[in-house]
Amino acid sequence: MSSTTTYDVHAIRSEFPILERKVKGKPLVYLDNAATSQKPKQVIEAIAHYYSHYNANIHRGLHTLADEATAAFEASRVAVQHFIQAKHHEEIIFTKGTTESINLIANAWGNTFLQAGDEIIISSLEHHANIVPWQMIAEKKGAQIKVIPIDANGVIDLDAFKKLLSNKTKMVSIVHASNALGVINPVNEIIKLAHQQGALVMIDGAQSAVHLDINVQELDCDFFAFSGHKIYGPTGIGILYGKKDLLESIPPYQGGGEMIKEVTFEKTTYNELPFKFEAGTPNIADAIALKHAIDFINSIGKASIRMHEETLLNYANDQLKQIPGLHIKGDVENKVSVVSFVIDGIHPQDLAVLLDNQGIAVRTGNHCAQPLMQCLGIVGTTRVSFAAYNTKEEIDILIVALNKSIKMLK
Ligand code: C6P
Repeated sequence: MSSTTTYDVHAIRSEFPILERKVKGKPLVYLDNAATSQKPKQVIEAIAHYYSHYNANIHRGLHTLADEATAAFEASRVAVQHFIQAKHHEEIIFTKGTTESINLIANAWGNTFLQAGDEIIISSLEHHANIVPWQMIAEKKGAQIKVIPIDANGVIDLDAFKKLLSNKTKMVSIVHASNALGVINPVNEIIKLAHQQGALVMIDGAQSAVHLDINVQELDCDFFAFSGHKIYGPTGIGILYGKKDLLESIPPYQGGGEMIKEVTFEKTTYNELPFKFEAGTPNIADAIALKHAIDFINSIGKASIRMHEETLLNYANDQLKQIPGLHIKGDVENKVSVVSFVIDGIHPQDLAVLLDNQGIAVRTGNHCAQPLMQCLGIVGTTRVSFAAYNTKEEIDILIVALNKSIKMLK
């Protein structure tokens, strides 16, 4: 579907079998897409087709099934390359997800290149996956973590960032779009400033890859991480992008099969990219299915999906703001389709239970961003997040259910 044709949300919904189910006797209203998106038929069928027709290990066998599986696996790598507009397919490393991608760089790069006294800059908006791996390696190497502050809306303080940067800064690892608030960070500027100081930049794209056009060459980021399951793909598969020369300079993360060129008991030489970072049998089925998720997105067009999601976001914002005592956190223009809010006198967990009773799935709590919640002075929020298949009617159902729940809880 091109952006000029009408957006047929009902046709899109029909691609997602799960959207037909009921929860607690009510039609499912799935508004927890930032946690994981639902999967279209073509992704589900790609997994079944692989196991039913050409299940084999890859890059090793000299038989038809192995050839077919290898070709499909490598075709998926190329699809990911185009999805984020990387220069070389070898720059695409398959991992388990964003978490593993960040851990890979924190460990493999950090162990080799970090020294005592070096600094790593992150922001107050980070998910734990972009905090803890850096803390672990910093502790091991005697490096320091510096944190960019934010304002009450979750907007990064760029002046403070400029002041934190110094010749001690070796890595800036920053979330592209906050999972807890939806706020999009000014990554272009952050990358430029960091590079002027000679620091590398890792972008946590877990929440941006599905919503924004990603061009890693234009961004000029050094590393970019995202998860398949948040872009309509399967769980257990994710991506680490890295600039080729940098990945070549970093030693392997794990040892085993596939990542080697030659092994003797005395010495091992390592395989070339991307295999150097893909030790052992990878998650073949889910890597293959990831291409089908990308094909699904491309068949509608990211721009069309974004426009649809923005309409939903604006509508939800307007409707939610009419509820007395409800406060939106991260209420800014530049955000992905996530609305996070608190309601005076109501604990988010209580609200989630009542919404679930009405068939509505939202996420509540700290969203794996405890330091952010501390910065905002709250225990957590209720988070509603939209995908290509959500509708205005679902927002209406949410608003009715919210009003009903608030009455019950007050
Ligand atoms: N956020 C959420 O509900 P994994 O678990 O490796 O696929 O992704 C981790 C991760 C890293 N960074 C950001 C910005 C994220 O949003 C996530 C996952 C989910 O918000 C689950 S906690």
